[in-house]
Amino acid sequence: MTTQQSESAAQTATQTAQATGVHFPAGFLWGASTASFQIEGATKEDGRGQSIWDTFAATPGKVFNGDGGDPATDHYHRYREDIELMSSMGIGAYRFSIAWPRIQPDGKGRINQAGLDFYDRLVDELLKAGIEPWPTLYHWDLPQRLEDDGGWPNRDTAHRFAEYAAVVHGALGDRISDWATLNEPWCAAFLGYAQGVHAPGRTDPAASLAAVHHLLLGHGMAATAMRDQAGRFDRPLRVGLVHNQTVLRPHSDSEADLDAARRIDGLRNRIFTEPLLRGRYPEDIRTDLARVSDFGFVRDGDLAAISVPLDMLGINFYSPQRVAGGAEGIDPALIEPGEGEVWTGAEDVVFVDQGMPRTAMGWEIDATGLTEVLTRLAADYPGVPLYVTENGAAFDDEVAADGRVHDSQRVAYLDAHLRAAHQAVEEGVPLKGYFAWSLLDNFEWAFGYSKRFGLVHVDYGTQKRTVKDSGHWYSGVARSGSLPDRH
Ligand code: IFM
Repeated sequence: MTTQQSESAAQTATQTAQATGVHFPAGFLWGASTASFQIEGATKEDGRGQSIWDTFAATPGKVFNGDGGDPATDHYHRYREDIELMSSMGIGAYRFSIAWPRIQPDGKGRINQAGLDFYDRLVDELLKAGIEPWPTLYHWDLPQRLEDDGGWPNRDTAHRFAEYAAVVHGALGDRISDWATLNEPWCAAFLGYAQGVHAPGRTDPAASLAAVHHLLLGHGMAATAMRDQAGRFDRPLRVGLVHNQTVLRPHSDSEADLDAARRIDGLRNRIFTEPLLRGRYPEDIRTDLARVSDFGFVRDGDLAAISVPLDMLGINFYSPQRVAGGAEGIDPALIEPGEGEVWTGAEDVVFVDQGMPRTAMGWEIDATGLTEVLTRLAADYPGVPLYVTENGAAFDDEVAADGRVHDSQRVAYLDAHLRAAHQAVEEGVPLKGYFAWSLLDNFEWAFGYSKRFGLVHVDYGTQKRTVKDSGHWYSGVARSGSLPDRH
């Protein structure tokens, strides 16, 4: 589809959208998200160092099909084309991440100017297209050298992260106001250091808790380092963090199931939001985890350093989950395999099928969870501006004989979740924007290239981009700020 055709499809969607009652507030930001390792490719170019994901992907059996970071979607070379696409889709903001090993190949010390130059070009091109750059400083591609020194369980990594953040902000802060420090520290800590299904593939529960703390400390120290130098630039600086909060529903109102929901809520949500927004680790979580760790990694002053003001909290939401305190009395066919392993100190909790339709990731679809997440955060932590920084779904998309991708399931998913987000706005939640995950099909971590989340289809053989039906639909939404009527 040409740019003109894409625009005319978007206009049609815009006209339809005007008929509906679902209008987002003026100034609501419409964006799309990606992350460096998932799209850039060029892992060995222009002085980039090795990341833990290069190492992990090169380890046999860790990533589906032996897939790795090259060439991914070759965004490193095709970023102009991708920005043109976003522009043709009316996307107002682009959330991307900076690859730390491009900037500091060893994670410390020497700065690689060629790495900074890439993001410099990217940002200039975005601004030329009228698209707001929304960088995330850490979306999981830790320089391997820092992992060799102990990774996130090592306190020094937090200091190194703050230095790196200051370098990047120093180079791009004249053109960018909105920054996120971390993406989904839950995944980095627990999937990477406890379950081992993400890089660096360690299975050490105590280390995963130290990683949680040092990720949060790195966030706070980075935010402070950036604020300390913000006076250099003639623009406001807003620093936030992106967290994948979810809803944990008890399977029943039995004491055991209610307690399972409390425990997993602690490990998934409150272990991040409470130190960030209230400067404390909740006592119940510390008690639950006592046999794993004494939290001896928390030093005087750390919680104050972590709980510096948050200018925004980004929420990545995909699916709610149902939990039970044990398998007894539950049809074994309804128990989600393997889920319990992720949960340091709560391995006895079982995850239960909620009977909802599923995406190609096997994740259940229930958009009401998004309203719940947003209204709860707004109630628990009033005054923090919220953004949905990721939301989307993988389906087994194919390019049809007419050259298009008819991904009606993704349109339905996005429509339902945007209605749920709108509901939260109606209830007074300070939700300021929404970013679809993802702009492009890309490297879905341990699933390699087998899962497609994009609004834009990528043919990995030719790198041809095809805007999916969902991309045209989202374009109409972004241009009009309203949802089209359902058919
Ligand atoms: O692809 C990931 C992304 O990197 C982080 N959030 C969830 C997405 C889908 O799994």
